[in-house]
Amino acid sequence: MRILLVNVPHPAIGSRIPKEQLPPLGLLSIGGPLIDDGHEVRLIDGEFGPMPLETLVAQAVEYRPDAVLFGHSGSSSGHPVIARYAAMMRRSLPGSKIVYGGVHPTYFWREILAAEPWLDAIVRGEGEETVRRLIQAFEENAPLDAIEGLAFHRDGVPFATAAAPVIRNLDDYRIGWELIDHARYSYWGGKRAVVVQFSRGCPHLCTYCGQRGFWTRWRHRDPVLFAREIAWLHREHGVQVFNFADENPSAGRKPWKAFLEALIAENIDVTLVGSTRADDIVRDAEFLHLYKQAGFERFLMGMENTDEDTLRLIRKGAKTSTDREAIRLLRRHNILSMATWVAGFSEQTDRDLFRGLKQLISYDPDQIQALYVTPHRWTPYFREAEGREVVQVDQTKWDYKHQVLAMQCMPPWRLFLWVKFIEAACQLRPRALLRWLWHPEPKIQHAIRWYYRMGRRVWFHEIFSFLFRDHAHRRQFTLAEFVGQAQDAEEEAMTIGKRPATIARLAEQVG
Ligand code: B12
Ligand code: SF4
Repeated sequence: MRILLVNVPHPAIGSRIPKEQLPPLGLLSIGGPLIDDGHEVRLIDGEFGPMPLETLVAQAVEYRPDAVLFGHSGSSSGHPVIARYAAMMRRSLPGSKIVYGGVHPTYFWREILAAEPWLDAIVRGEGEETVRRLIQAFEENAPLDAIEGLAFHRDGVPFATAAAPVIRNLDDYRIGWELIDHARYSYWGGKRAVVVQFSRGCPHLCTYCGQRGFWTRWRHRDPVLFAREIAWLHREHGVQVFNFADENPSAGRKPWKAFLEALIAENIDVTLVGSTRADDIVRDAEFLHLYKQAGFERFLMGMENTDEDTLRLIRKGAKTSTDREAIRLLRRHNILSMATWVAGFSEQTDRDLFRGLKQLISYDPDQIQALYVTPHRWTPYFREAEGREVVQVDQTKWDYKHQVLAMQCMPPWRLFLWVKFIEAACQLRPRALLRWLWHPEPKIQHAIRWYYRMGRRVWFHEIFSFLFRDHAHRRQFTLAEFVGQAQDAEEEAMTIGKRPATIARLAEQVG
């Protein structure tokens, strides 16, 4: 079949401000297996430009695809854009199948199929195997009922088949790197870049996490094969920066160490950036030099809060002392730390926010990212928040960078001022500025300066948007009225074999 993968342009800061684009790994991950099945596959990446709707559709029509496949890593916040583009695609290509996949449609399939009755299928959970079966069924005109991990209209009503099993061996499927021109993609200040993924999922229990349940079980690729792929991308395609998509790549100490050693053995000079947990950094204190040697330049650590009570509420399973220690250890190895700090998990007063700021400064991270709590309906945290009022009704702004839930103690403008103040105070304190002025390692100096350049643009852009575009003040709905009822019973999107996964068992396995 002739298949078109479409990456739509997302209005979020992560897509628009950097003026650099990363390849859409989710779409490339389903593209690889489809090419291997003998299909003709093409990708249109609308993030460049960004590409206007009409241009994107015109290019699609010219290709005459049998199936058009939509997905976006902005997920929930990207959904309104996908809905618009897919509707136009349906009108322009009446004979093509239209398919949608990713995190948001995995959970919102009922609402999406009801609102967009012309969609041919939604792929729920990870897509590699399910999409192969789906396309084969389209080709053979076979019924979809027997394919696990789908949702579609059956007798005019939204219907889902059983959840698909998790992919046990991630190396069974390859990424369709040939779908992109590597020269177009960059990150980290103009360096050729890709997104890669060593592992999927996370064994921890944070109640607000929208990803853990989606991947259902923590799994990792073969450490040596994964290192080999990175080296191949570097040598064959000149890729310099590898942005890890993993939620928690270091969850398994042994495979993680094996990967670091395998990459060091490849003897290449690359930049690796990723996210992990502070307690893994502290756990690996004795071999953090391997992180550095492999190429890690920055870790984002989701600290989320500096208040022990809030950390307990969201079951982060972390301690503020560990967060502090992780930052210190990373600095000792010349690896930058980025701390994320989230406003609004629970009601906060000016005093709480001031205390948070003081504590963040005392952690002394190199970079901070201040975000707003953004509850996903399929997480346990949603139940905690479902009675709270919504102050942002534009779903494209449910992107962690806009306040969506009201706070009883302060109006949106005051929380906004606090968040901007916290960002500025952390990034402009003398110690941080001294590191901006001088750092012994040129690569790290480049990374620090790039982040400040980006931060400056984001900071002013957000102030402008808050004043003139965002309209964060309507309190018409509670969270449950706006988003729908809690869906935490369906949090795990896939199954482990025939049994539903239990997170406790996974934690034991990872050890
Ligand atoms: C790398 C990344 C980015 C990069 C994007 C680079 C790019 N071009 O993709 C950058 C830094 C630019 C970014 C920005 C943003 N991101 Co981001 N990002 C990620 C991250 C870490 C990895 C994405 C990824 O590649 N995953 C690996 C691939 C293999 O997984 P996948 O995309 O889900 O695809 C699989 C399935 O979902 C499915 N599938 C997906 N699409 C389709 C389509 C079809 C047709 C089918 C059949 C199947 C299918 O099959 C795939 C293979 O199994 C994720 C967290 C994560 N681990 O996924 C967050 C994440 C996707 N980002 C998120 C957010 C909110 C954003 C921003 C809105 C932030 C902001 N305010 O700017 C923006 C949006 C713009 C954008 N371009 O995405 C959230 C989305 C939350 C949600 N559930 O709605 C996530 C989940 C982070 C989180 N922990 O919550 N992001
Ligand atoms: S540690 Fe991160 S990825 Fe793991 S459950 Fe918590 S928030 Fe999710």
